[in-house]
Amino acid sequence: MAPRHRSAGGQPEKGAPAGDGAERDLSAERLREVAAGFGLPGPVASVEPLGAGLINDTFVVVADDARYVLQRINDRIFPYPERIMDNLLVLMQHLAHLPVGDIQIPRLVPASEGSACLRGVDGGIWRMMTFVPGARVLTAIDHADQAREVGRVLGRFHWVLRELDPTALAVTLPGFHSTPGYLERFRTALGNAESAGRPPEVSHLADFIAAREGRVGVLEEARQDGRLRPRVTHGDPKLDNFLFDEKGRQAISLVDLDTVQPGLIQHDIADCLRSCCNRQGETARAGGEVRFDLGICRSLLTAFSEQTRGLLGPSEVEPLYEAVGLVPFELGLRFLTDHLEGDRYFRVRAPGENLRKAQVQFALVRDIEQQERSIRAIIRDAFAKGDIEPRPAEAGAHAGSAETSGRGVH
Ligand code: GN1
Ligand code: MG
Repeated sequence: MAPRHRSAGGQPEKGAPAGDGAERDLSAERLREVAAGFGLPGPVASVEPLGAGLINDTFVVVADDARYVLQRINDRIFPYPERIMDNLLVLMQHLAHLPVGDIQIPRLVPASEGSACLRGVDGGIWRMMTFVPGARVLTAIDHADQAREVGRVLGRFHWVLRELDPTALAVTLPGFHSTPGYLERFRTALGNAESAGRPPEVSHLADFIAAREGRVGVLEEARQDGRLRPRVTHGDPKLDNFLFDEKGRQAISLVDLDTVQPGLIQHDIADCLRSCCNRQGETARAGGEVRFDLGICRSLLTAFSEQTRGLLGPSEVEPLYEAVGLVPFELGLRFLTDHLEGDRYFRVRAPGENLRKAQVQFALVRDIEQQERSIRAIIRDAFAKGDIEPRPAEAGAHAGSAETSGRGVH
């Protein structure tokens, strides 16, 4: 497939064809037809929308009383969808020989013709994965044990993939975590908005961004000069992508493997924290104050560190605080840029949603900055502890004492 127009920041350029939304056919008839193209044990009984992903189209398919996840990869966002499939195959192969403990990683269901995926007449790539039964998604973390569970599963994921050479995986989204690239893209979008009369709320946010732009390159520079090494990353370890058991106690799966690619583990850890420690969620509940919850941060990082003992050297732990601030800053930039460009990248339910989401991320950045000393201390303690304590056994490593935080999760 020919790559579409791209920017350095991975988002499609303004003026790029709005192809994906305009061309795709998601009618019930078409969905059943696509689903029937995969090697299912019986006829397709139903196809229903699934989840709240912002990019791909996801459905749950029922066939012969079993459920499967059918997904159309958004080829306007992912310029090389076939690379996602290649990466999934490498990942599946690697995991097939390893004990993943009590974590279930969805498996690919090949198409009837034997290929890993199907290409629709509209050019989109469809693939089918196994469904994790008896699972639910948490809307927010309510208890420190849940934070430990998320940290345990993310740590487990990185631990089992530590020996997979990151160069065995293709880059599915070039520039995905290039904060300088996103800043550049924002400046262009802002310039265009200014010439059309800049809305006041954006002008306030532009000042917030300008005050922090000196720090956007810290991780990129560390990677370039060899202080940080590329590793296999999940790319999207937000709370929604951790499946819990029905009681919401034990995390049983980490899903959404589209962004698995070589990258920096610091981005994964920080992305997970920005999602889990903000109990108000990405859109923030009405009247709720956006805070970075220190109790969740401590529990999550401690469990991550226990699972990955010794994986991260001091030079990899050192930039973690910067990453914790950088990832929500970057996501805020991405939401704001998309707002200025007319909501072309992230799916929105109403105009203004991306602007609101940008404000939430920037509020989170502000709170992180105000709690810098505490967050640095938590990082130091979590990884120092990880160095001296033995790594828990393969399974059953989720039990842990509840952490407390003055104002958050107990
Ligand atoms: C997007 O599509 P979804 O919901 O899995 C985005 C992530 C963001 C996330 C914020 C490919 O993920 O980078 O962190 O929204 N994925 C891509 O919710 O851009
Ligand atoms: Mg995703």
